[in-house]
Amino acid sequence: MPNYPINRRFVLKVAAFATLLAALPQVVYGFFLKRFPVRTVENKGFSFDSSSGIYKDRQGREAPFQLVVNGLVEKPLRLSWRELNDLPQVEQVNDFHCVEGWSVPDLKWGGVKPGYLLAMAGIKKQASHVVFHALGETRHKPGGLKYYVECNSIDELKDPAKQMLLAHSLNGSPLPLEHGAPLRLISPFDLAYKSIKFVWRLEVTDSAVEGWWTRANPIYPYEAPVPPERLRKKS
Ligand SMILES: Nc1nc2c(c(=O)[nH]1)N[C@H]1C(S)=C(S)[C@@H](COP(=O)(O)O)O[C@H]1N2
Ligand SMILES: [Mo]
Repeated sequence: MPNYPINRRFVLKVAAFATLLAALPQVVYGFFLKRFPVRTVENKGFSFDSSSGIYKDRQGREAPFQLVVNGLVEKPLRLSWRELNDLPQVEQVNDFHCVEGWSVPDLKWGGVKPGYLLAMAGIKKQASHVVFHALGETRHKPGGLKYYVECNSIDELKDPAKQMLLAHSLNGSPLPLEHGAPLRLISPFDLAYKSIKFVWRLEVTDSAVEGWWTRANPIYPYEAPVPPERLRKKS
């Protein structure tokens, strides 16, 4: 059987190649995620389990996560993780731009439109803005503010062209904690500090509220459109 060793080597090579090929998506995903920096000002120690929808705080206390929509609304909402996942889901691909200079292209986000939640809750006449509140406690407390907040006008939250999304998945997988689980806002045409992570509450208000990031770093403005030269022209 003179051919046997060659055949065997060939088979082994094919098997090795097949293994490599099978592992490729994870390898690419890992490589890619390493290039998606994490920028978190909260103390570590809280966690979220996306299969059960259970949130655990730093002290180890567990509770089912609920998304709250309240403030100037006709019907305040308190949605379970299950109810949230049963709402109409949207997927979209956006680039991500941090004010500190880095960008990540083509992130695929999945989640719920904030405009849909506002319509469900019914906003009152005098309502103009939404303040997003984050879980977790920040290390630094600008003006005594202990957790991250951000604010957007209702007009932009409802504007389809702004592509606002309350995301709970990233590239087809549950949103990793470091990138903002359970939910984060994606405001793709604003610098990333407007894209608040760990969101648990939408508070509808009649005026704008300064966000955590700009209180802590007053050189940065409340309105934070991505500079046009950083936006990619998509054909
Ligand atoms: N709750 C919360 N949201 C946040 C932040 C944060 O520290 N906490 N950092 C902001 C900033 S400055 C950036 S660049 C992005 C970072 O998102 P990433 O960690 O998923 O890359 O989230 C923004 N939203
Ligand atoms: Mo940032």
